Amino acid sequence: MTLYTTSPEVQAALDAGNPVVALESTIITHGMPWPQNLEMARKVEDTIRENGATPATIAVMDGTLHVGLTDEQLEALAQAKNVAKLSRADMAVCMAQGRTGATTVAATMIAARLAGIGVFATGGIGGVHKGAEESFDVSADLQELAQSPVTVIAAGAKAILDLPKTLEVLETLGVPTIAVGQDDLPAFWSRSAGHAAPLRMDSAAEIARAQVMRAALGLPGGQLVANPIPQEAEIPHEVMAPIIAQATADAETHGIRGKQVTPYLLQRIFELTEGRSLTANIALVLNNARLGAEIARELCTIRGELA
Ligand code: PSU
Ligand code: MN
Repeated sequence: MTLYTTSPEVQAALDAGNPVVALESTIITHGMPWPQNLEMARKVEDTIRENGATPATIAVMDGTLHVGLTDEQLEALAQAKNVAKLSRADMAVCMAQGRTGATTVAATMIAARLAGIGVFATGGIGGVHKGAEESFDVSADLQELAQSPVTVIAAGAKAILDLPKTLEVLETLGVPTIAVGQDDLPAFWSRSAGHAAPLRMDSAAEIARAQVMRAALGLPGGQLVANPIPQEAEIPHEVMAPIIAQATADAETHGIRGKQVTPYLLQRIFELTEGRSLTANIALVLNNARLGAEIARELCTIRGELA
């Protein structure tokens, strides 16, 4: 039984010891509307190539776990209906049933670890939802960061989450949350929502070194790298706050629960901002892809020096 399939492009990069950056697919199927989702996915892959690394988009298609998709597969996934959203709990079931599913941050980290990929770029991670003291809605992404040795580059946690609670859980789990180039925790569409980040680093080389150091210390798990959205693409927190509050109230009114919460909120915020949230979302993902490629390159340099 082969557990997963690597695309020829990704296999060649791994064989040569060249930098590879993993990419998730839930952002394609559940995070953005067609056809912007496909455009975004292609641009992210190209950005990684332009920055000297190989992209490996991860998804389960007809029961096979793919590490690296062909352009045809990417397009099929972007258009597919009823794709499952896979986290740690559902991945094996989807594969056993021969079905198709998109990987969240947690599931993508699991696949990256299997394939020996240490760096993964995305938009935002899941976290502790507002009202979690009632709903218990805490994303499995946080647990995964504590277990799988992958550095995840995100634009911080979305402000649809309870950011202080998310930071607390990450700290409890022993996950370093590192803001890049600023003291505040980036808040996805906004560069800050007024919360200080626990850690700060200013270069890709430092971040790569910390990842190697963590492994050398025998610590499981990865790092959360919070890269602020570029200034020109940001939507200020004052603008986002009432929109997020409205979307959260709408989710409550419509009884949205569980896995549907994040996709519902993203879609509702897209409507309420008349598409502006999507433009910002795409800009921050591309920015994270650039940094991811840089960190993956630094990681290769360090590993080369150690070898
Ligand atoms: N951030 C986005 N778009 C997304 C997600 C995050 O901008 O689609 C997805 C990621 O795949 C993340 C998931 O892992 O939402 C978290 O879902 P949940 O809160 O149900 O764990
Ligand atoms: Mn959840």
